[in-house]
Amino acid sequence: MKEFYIDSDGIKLHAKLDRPEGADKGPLCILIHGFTGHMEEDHIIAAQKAINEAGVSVLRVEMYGHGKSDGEFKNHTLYKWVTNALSVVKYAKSLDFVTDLYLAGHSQGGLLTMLIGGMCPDDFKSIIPLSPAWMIPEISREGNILGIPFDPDHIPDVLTNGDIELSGDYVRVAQTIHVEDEIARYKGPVLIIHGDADDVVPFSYAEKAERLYNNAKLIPIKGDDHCFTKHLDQMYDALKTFFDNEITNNL
Ligand code: FER
Repeated sequence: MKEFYIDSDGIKLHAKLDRPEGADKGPLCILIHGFTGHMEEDHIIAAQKAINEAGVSVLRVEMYGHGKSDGEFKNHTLYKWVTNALSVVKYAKSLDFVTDLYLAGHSQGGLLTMLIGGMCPDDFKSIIPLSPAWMIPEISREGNILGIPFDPDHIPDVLTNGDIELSGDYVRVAQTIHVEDEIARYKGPVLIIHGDADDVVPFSYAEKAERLYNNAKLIPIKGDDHCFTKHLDQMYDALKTFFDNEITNNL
């Protein structure tokens, strides 16, 4: 494992690169955590291990205001995350060993994966949104996030539910994002993994994304929640099988 920072327009992003043993040139998957998340969460580690086990390198990166990266949590927005992710993609493309590039992300990182897929469709062999939180722009337009109701036409400067404090800019930005446009722009293969008992991001969003994408496959994890705490092994197996097939088909 190599630990380092990637520059994103002056913001330092904390990164870890895990390469399979004895790997020379080969594919790389970028892996991003969710809202309030970081790169050491159980489901992120499980995903990293599954992808490594299939012989694919993994670059975990923490976005603005999360983990050990620069920025305050309350000041993070999806535009900042998009800027960060574009920097990470550019960095990954500059690595000598990388052949094919993949992008995976959990929840808000899954939403980010869908946005970047649409923005950089030529850069990825596949994208892999995990429980993607792509309802965030919709609920921001409706005026209710994190269970906090607000007037979507008169956004307050601060949003808080007691535990979490966010700048109103978070929803100002989110309101402008139209995920369907980016879904339409990405014609390549998509693997979606989502627990069908997720009470944070409704499973129906995974089904809708599968329908809207040109070439998507949804693997439901029966009875599982947002972070796959009940059947982490099944999420692991789904990713390992997917990447095993990618490697085999490329030989
Ligand atoms: C919300 C529900 C879910 C929300 C964010 C999320 C900002 C994201 C969850 C995650 O990334 O795990 O209302 O509002």
